Amino acid sequence: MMNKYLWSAAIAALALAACGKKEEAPAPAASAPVAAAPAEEKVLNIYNWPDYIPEGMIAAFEKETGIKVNYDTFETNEALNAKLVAGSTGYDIVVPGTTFSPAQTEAGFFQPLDRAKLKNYGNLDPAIMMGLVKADPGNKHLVPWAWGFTTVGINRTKVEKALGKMPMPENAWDLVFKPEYTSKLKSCGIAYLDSPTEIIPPALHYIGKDAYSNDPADHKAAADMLAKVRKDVRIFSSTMIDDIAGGKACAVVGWSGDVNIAAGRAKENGSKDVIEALLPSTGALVFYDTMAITKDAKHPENAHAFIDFYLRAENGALMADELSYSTGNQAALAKMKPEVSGNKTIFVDAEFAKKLVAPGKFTNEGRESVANAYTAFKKGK
Ligand code: N2P
Repeated sequence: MMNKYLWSAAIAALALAACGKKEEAPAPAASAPVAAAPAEEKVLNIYNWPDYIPEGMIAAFEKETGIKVNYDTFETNEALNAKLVAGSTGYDIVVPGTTFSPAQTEAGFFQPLDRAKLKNYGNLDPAIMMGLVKADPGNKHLVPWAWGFTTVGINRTKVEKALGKMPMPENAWDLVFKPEYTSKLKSCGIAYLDSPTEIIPPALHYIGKDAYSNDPADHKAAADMLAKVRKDVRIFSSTMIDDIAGGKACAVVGWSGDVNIAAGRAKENGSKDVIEALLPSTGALVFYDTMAITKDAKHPENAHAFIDFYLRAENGALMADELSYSTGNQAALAKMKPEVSGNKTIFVDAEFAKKLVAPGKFTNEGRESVANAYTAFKKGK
């Protein structure tokens, strides 16, 4: 119990750090009368990340509501953003992360939520919602799906073997960013997420810069650091879970929950290797992924129904139990497995929470410069 309170306090502190100014109170629930809308066809189109929904959840929603769900996946925020920028996505619900959602919200890609249709909205953790105010003033458009952090994941068994006599570094980021280590670990496979905004921010943080700097000179410095380990990176991965679980990669820049999922998958496949998401001494980078309804969604009623369904405490608990990501659903905490709510790579403790790097805001020019730095790094060998 105790650790949950500590965790919540730490996350509240993180949220305030993210605001960088006096907090803005979330707007009260909308109470405007809703005009009777023509009945929607019983269809809902969702666009989410892979391996990010509990098994059977879509089927349960379809059974209960009679709404047929078309569920597609994207692998990077860049891919989702390109669709949103092009317009007419065909999707009703999308799940952007915090490196992009502030700009997307500002650009008007999402429609305001009708809180009167979200009776489970009160299950959300006020501390998390406060953190999201920076991305979405007044909490008008974004509802938490899950959150986690970008960190170093390892197959400890393989890494220790590849390092030989060399001890593990004090700072886990050295394993993927420092030539002394990468030159050894390339033999068992180093994998990076294949996305500029997943790799440049941790690289910036590693060299002591603001992880969300918009300064091209900083991006160049990050790319210069990365260039030194480029030849040791085997995979730019969009299938990280399988790469780790299947033994293609032993040290990765990846997402906390996906590394945990890989650990479970490897075990199921009979592997005895120890696979884990590390908590680096210099911290890791938090992301909040959120649901939003696109501005031209054809099925906004159904979208609200799904969001409300997902906001049930049981469903938030199922997500954390199965996917090992943290939830913004406070009511779900009491319903999840104790080994999940007590897992420090899912619900970090207060001490590590202090080291987490809060999400920042890239400008469009900043993001372009990040992408250029990343492309240059990836091309170089
Ligand atoms: C996919 C998880 C996505 C987390 N399994 C990063 N947004």
